[in-house]
Amino acid sequence: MDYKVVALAGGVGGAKLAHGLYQALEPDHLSVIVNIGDDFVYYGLNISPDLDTVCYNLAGMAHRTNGWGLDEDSNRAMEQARRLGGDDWFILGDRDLGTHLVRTQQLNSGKTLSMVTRDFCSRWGIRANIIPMSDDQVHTKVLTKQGQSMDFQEYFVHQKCEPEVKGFHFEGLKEAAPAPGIDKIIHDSDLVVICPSNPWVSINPILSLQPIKEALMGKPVIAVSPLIGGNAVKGPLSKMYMELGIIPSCQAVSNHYRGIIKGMLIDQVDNHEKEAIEAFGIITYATDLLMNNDDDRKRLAVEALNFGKSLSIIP
Ligand code: FO1
Repeated sequence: MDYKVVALAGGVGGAKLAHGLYQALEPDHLSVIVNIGDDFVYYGLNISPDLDTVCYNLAGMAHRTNGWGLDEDSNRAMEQARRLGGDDWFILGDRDLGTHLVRTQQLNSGKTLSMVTRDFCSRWGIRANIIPMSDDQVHTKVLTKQGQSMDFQEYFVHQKCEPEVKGFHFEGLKEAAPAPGIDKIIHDSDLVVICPSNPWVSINPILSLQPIKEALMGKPVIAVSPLIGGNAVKGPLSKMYMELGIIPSCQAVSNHYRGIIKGMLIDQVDNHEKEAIEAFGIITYATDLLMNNDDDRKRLAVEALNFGKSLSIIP
């Protein structure tokens, strides 16, 4: 089937659905545009957590319980760093460390992040097109109610999402351009799927790149809610909404994507929100959004694709 899909993703929920789409489609008919706002430098190494999480999941080598990092990895390098008084708040597994070593070396030799990612994907046997949102640097800053502007991983991992948030800033975004080819990939696609990722910190950095937002206009775009019954399966999304004075709900998520999406998949437990979301001109489809295993990922992806196709024929 010659049906081309672009997914926007960041974080573990996004990677799970991207993996489902990869199973459901011709593998080379899927492109995944990935958030880089979480990227940072640790021990002098360039870490791209969302890119690695998508790639490791598509290659079937992601850590089974964490969803990030590599399966059956060990932490001996980190244990040694700890013994020597080094940082260990962000755990790099031993084999995962190899990814960051080579990425850093390749970036330092002048390659772009999209070139490095393409090369890694071909070596890992990934046939989908995984693209960072930009080859320029964009850093998500979490603005806290204590008046701090905190690096994303400092907030997310080191401080365990405990600081109360009052907003977000994407440093470098104004100067950043979408990675080469993104415009054409979106243009040539039949459907765009916004994965069940955090709208504030995983999807907003991507959508805040004006050329990407413009390219999406007029395309059939659907989103999958990252909230089920007001709670995120993983991560601080629900807490963020509350701290920002918004009730965490599918309606709140749909409000983020208003004007961009035509349809939204919500969980059956949220079916009572159908009318409120449809009042925004967004058609809903209620199903089971939990992805506990590979079969769930594929089943949800197939449902999203069928829903997307049904919307594409509605003018
Ligand atoms: N998340 C954690 O909660 N603790 C960690 O020590 C950690 C290490 C880590 C290493 C490599 C990687 O690719 C991801 C890692 N993550 C860790 C996940 C990461 O912080 C999040 O997935 C995202 O940045 C949020 O989308």
